[in-house]
Amino acid sequence: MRFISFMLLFFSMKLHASQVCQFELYGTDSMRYTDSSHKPIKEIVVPQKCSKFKILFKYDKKGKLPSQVMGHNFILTKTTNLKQASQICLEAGQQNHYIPKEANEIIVVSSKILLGGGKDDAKEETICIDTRRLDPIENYTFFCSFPGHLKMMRGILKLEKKVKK
Ligand SMILES: [Cu+2]
Repeated sequence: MRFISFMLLFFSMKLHASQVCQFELYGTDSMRYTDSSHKPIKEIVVPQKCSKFKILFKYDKKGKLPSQVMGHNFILTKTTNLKQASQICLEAGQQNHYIPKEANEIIVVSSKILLGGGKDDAKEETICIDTRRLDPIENYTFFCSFPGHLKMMRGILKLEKKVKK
């Protein structure tokens, strides 16, 4: 509990986003990942101190398009496995939100549902990344596996480099 209040305090102090162990990521009607101010997001850096890192993934509040036509999810994989990961997700099909049900070696972590802007769609989901599973020398890519979205909706996720003192 103390830890949580400490985190809240941090947040209320409006320190730079890179100081907290979470990131608010939005998916939009224009097929993009953005931050809350609609700035495109191509990279997320995880601070060293975070053993867990949360992606607060939300559908843009102004978004109107339903998940059947503009669904978004969040898949994390090693960049070298991107093609294979995308293939596995597409094979999972729409009924599974383009997310494989079974755990596999290729996908590090993923959301569980497609978010959308339609009135029956889920609007947000939190994805928790166990950063101890990430190799600091690897490159990781996050992407949306909805058909056709990979090209527009992808970015790099990496661990913050150690600063030499
Ligand atoms: Cu998408």
